[in-house]
Amino acid sequence: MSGRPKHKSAPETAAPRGGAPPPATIPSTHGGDDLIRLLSPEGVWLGGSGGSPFPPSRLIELFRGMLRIRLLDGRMLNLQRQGRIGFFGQSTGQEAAIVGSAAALKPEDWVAPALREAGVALWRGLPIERLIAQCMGKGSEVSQGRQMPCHHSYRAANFISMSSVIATQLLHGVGVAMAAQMKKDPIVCMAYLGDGATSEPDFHSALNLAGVRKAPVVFFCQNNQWAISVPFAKQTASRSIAVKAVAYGMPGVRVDGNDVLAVLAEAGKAVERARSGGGPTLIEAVTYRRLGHSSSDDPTRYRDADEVKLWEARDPIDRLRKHLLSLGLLNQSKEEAIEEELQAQISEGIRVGEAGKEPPLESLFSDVFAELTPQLREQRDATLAEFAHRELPKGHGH
Ligand SMILES: Cc1ncc(C[n+]2csc(CCOP(=O)(O)OP(=O)(O)O)c2C)c(N)n1
Repeated sequence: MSGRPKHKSAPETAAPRGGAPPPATIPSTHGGDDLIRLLSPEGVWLGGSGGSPFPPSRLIELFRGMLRIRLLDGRMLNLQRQGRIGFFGQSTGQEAAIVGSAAALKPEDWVAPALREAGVALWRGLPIERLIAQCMGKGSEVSQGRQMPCHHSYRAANFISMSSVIATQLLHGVGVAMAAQMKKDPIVCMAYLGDGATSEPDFHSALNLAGVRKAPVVFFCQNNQWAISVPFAKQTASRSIAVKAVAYGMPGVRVDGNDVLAVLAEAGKAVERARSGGGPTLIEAVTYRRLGHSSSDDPTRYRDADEVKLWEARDPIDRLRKHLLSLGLLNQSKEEAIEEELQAQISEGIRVGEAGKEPPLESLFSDVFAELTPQLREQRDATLAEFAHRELPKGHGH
């Protein structure tokens, strides 16, 4: 984008500053502009005369969390293009939905993520070096190279391993919530999905079961308008995703997914409702996937550049930045200092993560059966014997 200052450590990762003025209202591309919003596109507080209830430290924390995702996206794409990771799923443009929803949870709550929620794991404390090691298939990371890159898990923060199979995580999330209900454990599970997942049978099964059982789960849909190359308009004949909640007897909320404060406020209400026995909520955060589906995708082949430009002008980080500027909580030098610190953290994460050892060969056979079957034992012994005197190819963990 033009008109933004150069960034010291990694110019390609910049969050846009300035640029074309956004439209006064923010119509979604589907379903009309009935979105809940607390910040105008210019960062003006819309939540009433009492002013923002969010303390300054919280606002800065949200800004840092969003910026970290944006910067990491740029760095990870670079690593992918350099051949240092095989695959990466970006979330540029969706940072407010990710951070706002994550910030509504308590540490003891659970997360059933979809593809774009690595930022939720980071918010919940996942060390960057572990995120990098996962993407590089290192033995230092729990999945030991046996998951696709970007399929993070983080037991310490109750962040379940991402399931590639679209929408299955919603049933896992309901299962977690029902287990908590039985144990009288006052936790909530946030189960994430994209718009594409609403076409899966598992979406409907999960919402139905959660509704009947009043399970303490929040379904958080990042409606980023695209499911790879399928636009949202071709995904459903419903007016919105939120409206689907009616069928399952739960509230459906449609929030501006590029307004981090509105997302946090709505997710917070849904989480507290679930925690206090009020049952599930379906939240639709209307946002936009600004880059490709993943590092393997070329979105210029199926969508209009003007649409992307429109959403670039609705940048979620820029909206909070303007709000912070208006409150006197941020200026250019403060932002540069935050960015420099985040870039240094990412660089260190890459250094440490990449230095991890490849997983041991035995890991091909571990962690599935408590005791290997005779056939697997035979295969393991043959494999270990085969490679006893040979170097494994570099990067075999991928
Ligand atoms: C059951 C199933 N069908 C198809 C795929 C291939 N696939 C991977 S991601 C994706 C699109 C998902 O779109 P959406 O749910 O909107 O999430 P987004 O990627 O936009 O965040 C598809 C079709 C899959 N992983 N699982």
